[in-house]
Amino acid sequence: MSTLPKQLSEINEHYGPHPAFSAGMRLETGIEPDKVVETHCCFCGQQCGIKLKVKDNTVIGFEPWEEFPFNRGMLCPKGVKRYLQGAHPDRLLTALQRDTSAPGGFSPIDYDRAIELVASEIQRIQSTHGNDAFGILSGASLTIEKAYLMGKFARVALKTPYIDYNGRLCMVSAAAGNKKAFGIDRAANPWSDIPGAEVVWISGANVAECAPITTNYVWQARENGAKIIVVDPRITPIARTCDLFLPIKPGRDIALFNGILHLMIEHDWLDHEFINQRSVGFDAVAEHVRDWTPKRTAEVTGITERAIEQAAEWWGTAKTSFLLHARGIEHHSHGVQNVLGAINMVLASGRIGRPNCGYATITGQGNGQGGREHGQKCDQLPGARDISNPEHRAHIAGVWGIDEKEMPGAGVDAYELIRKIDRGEIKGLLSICFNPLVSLPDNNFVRRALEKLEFYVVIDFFLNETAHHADIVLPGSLHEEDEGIVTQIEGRVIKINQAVDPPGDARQDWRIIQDIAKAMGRERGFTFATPREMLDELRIASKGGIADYSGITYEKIERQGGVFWPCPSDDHKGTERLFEAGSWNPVAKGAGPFYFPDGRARFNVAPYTPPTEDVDDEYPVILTTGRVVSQFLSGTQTRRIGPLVNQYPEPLVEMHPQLAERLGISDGEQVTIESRRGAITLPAHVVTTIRPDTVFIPYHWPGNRSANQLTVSAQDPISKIPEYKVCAVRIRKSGD
Ligand SMILES: Nc1nc2c(c(=O)[nH]1)N[C@H]1C(S)=C(S)[C@@H](COP(=O)(O)OP(=O)(O)OC[C@H]3O[C@@H](n4cnc5c(=O)[nH]c(N)nc54)[C@H](O)[C@@H]3O)O[C@H]1N2
Ligand SMILES: Nc1nc2c(c(=O)[nH]1)N[C@H]1C(S)=C(S)[C@@H](COP(=O)(O)OP(=O)(O)OC[C@H]3O[C@@H](n4cnc5c(=O)[nH]c(N)nc54)[C@H](O)[C@@H]3O)O[C@H]1N2
Ligand code: SF4
Ligand SMILES: [Mo]
Repeated sequence: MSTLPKQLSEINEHYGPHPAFSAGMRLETGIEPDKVVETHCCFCGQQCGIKLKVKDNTVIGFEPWEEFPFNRGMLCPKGVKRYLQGAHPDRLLTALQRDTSAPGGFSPIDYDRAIELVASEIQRIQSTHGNDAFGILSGASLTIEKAYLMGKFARVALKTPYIDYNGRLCMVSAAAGNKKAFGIDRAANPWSDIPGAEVVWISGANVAECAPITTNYVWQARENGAKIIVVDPRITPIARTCDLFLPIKPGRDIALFNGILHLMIEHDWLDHEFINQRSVGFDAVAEHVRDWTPKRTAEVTGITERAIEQAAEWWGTAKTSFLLHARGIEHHSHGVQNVLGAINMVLASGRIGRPNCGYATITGQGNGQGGREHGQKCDQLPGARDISNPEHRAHIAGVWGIDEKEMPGAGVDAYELIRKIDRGEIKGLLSICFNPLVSLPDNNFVRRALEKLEFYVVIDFFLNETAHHADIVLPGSLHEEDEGIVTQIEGRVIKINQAVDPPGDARQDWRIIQDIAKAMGRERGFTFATPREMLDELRIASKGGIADYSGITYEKIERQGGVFWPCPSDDHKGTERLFEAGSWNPVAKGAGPFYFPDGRARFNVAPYTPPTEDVDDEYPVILTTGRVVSQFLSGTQTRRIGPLVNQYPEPLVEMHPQLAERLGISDGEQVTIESRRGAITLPAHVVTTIRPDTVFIPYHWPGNRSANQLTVSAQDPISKIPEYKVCAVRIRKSGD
């Protein structure tokens, strides 16, 4: 059975030609480069290998890096055009100080003077209102060395508990679910396990636009005869080529997972040996899903019973499989429950920890994986350690040379940090690699909060929209201006190599942070001369933790084409596939493959709850938000790259013809979308590829085109991820 869309031409017209394959494209500038540097793309979590061509300290183009095993030279449009951002006239070349009399609201200021001002303002705020009155927002596009430094800077130099990062908007539901079920938070398998899977299940991931190179792996599986199942409210490009498309109503995935498990139990499509010997908690979950009959599942999810049964049969009877999910199931006030539901389905099948039997969340930002492991999360210390655990604290305090009692405890999530600013509890903020005014939900609230800050300093290479609220802006470094490691989608640690020096007064982010520490008289522990020195300290700090990087060096990465963590010693090669018998595991110590003392995985009862803001008579349409292939996140970088702008110049609101007809709206017409928090006006894009009860808006634009004026600040109670994927709106023709 196939529920493929009929009007392929229409979908093609909407999405354009398939984005994934630009292999072999070369920029022929006609200029002979001074050097070619092997490094990685600065954008998404796949971290494709790329060679940058450099002439006169400028990146002038690229060549495919065909030997890098993950992408073998393939790139998506963003990777192809990324080199164009460095020479953009908006690039920050000096420090800036807010100056209401200057055009644009800022004047250049001497770098050293700017650092002095930042140091003295932090000290003023902390001595007047306490250390806790200063907060930090950091980012997962930073290298691991920088992410590590940010966590240390907050706890050691500023002595504040209040640091969190933009992965809070991205990876945390998956992280929390993985830790609950497996005791470790990393893709369980390398992507080389995808092509050998008999079934590939993709829930809430727009693979072809957001993880384009993964498309190639899924298609290889298809070539080998795999069945591809896609669950999404929209027929995304990957769904065009799937075998079974399940058009789920947003916010209902847990019901589907429970319904599938119900059928697996009913038909005994279970791996009893795995369930009995390698897991705990199955009986409670089996009891819970007893009520999730196909009929009830269909009613809640909006998917037909027949399609649910077909999906269960394919999943239940496969010998090998790979389940992938992304933000579509994670950006919910029950995002962790959705993830647990997906994992229950995997555990019941027993298909994990073996070749061609895999499970993973698709990571988001460039260092979405590594950026969530080494201490820039509010409750975490390096090595994925817990800031509330006395042993973990003692280990890290020892590495940092401080008294454990001096180390602050857990802070709060990024959105709560904004609420603390609004309540006047936090009066000063440093943000780096984060554009919260565009990326946080209900951003009219965020703007009001930012305006209350006594002092705000931003480190970025462009003046992003949030930075317009800053008092001081410090010119940081682009990806190609620094070196360091990141961990990509598979758990493979790779090395970013420096291609050019930062221009003007701009400098590497870690130098800026250390300059601030020095100006505050707190330079002890912040005198690293190179990223390599930071990595050396991180290796010791992470040793013995679950995210153990102690055996990872730049040389080993180069020699092996990357190192999969955990890698607990110099002579350890790294751990490509997790949960294999006999693999290194400091928690289970031989008891079993999972990261709990008994070595067993956990089933978790995952109850269904509707979205926080469901539709009603007043706001009758579901709004879901996400991405398009040519733009990246809040768009600071990709909105400055001409060819990418041309590909999708402005946000459109996707709606089904039935909804458009009911509202009297035609394609291209301006429509106003209104939620309880705000309203925006955008052109309608009428497509048959979306559920009639749902509209979709990409969120990459600021100001009056920002989808986050509409979204709700509801959060998952465990992970604190915002519910970007569901809120209630009403729509009318603009001017009506
Ligand atoms: N081009 C591009 N690529 C990117 C990025 C980018 O900005 N642009 N960002 C990177 C980052 S940080 C991230 S996090 C990833 C995100 O990658 P994805 O998670 O794949 O992207 P999204 O567009 O956020 O959402 C994915 C899909 O979820 C669907 N969806 C919405 N609601 C639901 C629901 O309730 N259930 C289900 N099953 N599906 C739902 C949407 O229709 C959408 O197709 O992409 C990374 N790659
Ligand atoms: N409505 C809606 N909102 C969403 C989402 C959604 O699906 N829907 N997705 C959410 C997700 S998954 C994510 S990840 C967030 C992302 O949201 P943000 O993290 O706020 O978005 P970015 O565009 O990555 O902002 C990063 C800023 O860091 C800068 N930057 C990048 N690299 C570096 C660096 O190496 N050094 C320095 N100093 N600066 C750097 C960029 O110039 C940019 O200004 O958005 C979230 N917001
Ligand atoms: S954006 Fe992602 S898929 Fe595209 S080239 Fe960069 S790393 Fe690869
Ligand atoms: Mo993300």
